[in-house]
Amino acid sequence: MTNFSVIQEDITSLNVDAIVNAANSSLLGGGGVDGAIHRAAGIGLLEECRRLPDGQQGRCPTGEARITGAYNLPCKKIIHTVGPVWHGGKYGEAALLASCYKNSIELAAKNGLSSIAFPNISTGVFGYPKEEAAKIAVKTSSEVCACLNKIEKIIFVCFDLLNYKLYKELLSI
Ligand code: AR6
Repeated sequence: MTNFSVIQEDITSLNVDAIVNAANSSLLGGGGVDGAIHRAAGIGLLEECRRLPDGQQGRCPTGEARITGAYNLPCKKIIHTVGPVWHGGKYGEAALLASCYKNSIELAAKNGLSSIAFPNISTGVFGYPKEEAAKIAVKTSSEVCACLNKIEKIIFVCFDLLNYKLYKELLSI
């Protein structure tokens, strides 16, 4: 059984197996949580990301996930995923956001990682409505974890109070 929890915290401070980064397709850093993770992890992370294969849609297409070392962070690994930019909801955003959670959890399990901390993917710069995004995060993670039966702990890391309250309500905690 997977334990689901919610905290209001800076994700870079967490001592879990994997933290998830809400990245962009270049995987070369940016603002928001991506910027915070790169700053705290140090230059080694950027160097490893640069070495990842770069394809037509960048190093990580929207909805997919990639794994790297964690360098100066207390976690073991970083899973980078690229959420969809919100364009009004009719451009497959929900399915792409669900893929981010699914692919990140599956990649963690494949690498023997059983505690994962997620930020609120796409709800910052990419503009995804917070309530809809939270519902997708909780539903998808619950389904994927139940199916895999390998993940001990999922932590939804909220930076703002609205997200924190939304997740608490959805998880009934
Ligand atoms: N710890 C936890 N959550 C955080 C932190 C932190 N240190 N910093 C911000 N958040 P965003 P996106 C929250 O914009 O919408 C970047 O430039 C934030 O409050 O980081 O997926 C990338 O390079 C929000 O709730 O990610 C991409 O270009 C959540 O993290 C683009 O932004 C996600 O906000 C990705 O946009």
